[in-house]
Amino acid sequence: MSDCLFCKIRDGQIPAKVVYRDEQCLAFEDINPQAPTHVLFIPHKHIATVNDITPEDREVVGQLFVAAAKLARERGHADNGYRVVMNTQRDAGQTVFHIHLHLLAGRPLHWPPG
Ligand code: IU
Repeated sequence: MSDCLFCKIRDGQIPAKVVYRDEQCLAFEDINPQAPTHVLFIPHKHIATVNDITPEDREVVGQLFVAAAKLARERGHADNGYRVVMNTQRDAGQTVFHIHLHLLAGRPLHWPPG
């Protein structure tokens, strides 16, 4: 998608602090971190929302979780814990319409979220 911010980050047209990349996804530091670790995992494939995930996307969506768990382990968050979340549409506060898995860690996280 030519007007998608995260597609532009994927393509290197907009700078981001990329911390992970593989054949299916990449991850970068959130520009407005809400926890000591706040990283966004996105598929290379443009998928606008969770509503748009198809059965063919199973592997790539699964890879977002594999990559997030790997980074969480590497940053020492596996034992204390962390949150992975994908906001979907207005009521959840989705602002960028290219799916992204938030990895939040490094402080106690409240539940339910606001
Ligand atoms: P949301 O789930 O769509 O609300 O999350 C979008 C996130 O993208 C949010 O945490 C922003 O801080 C973050 N972000 C970013 O990292 N870089 C940007 O250029 C923009 C938003 I715009």
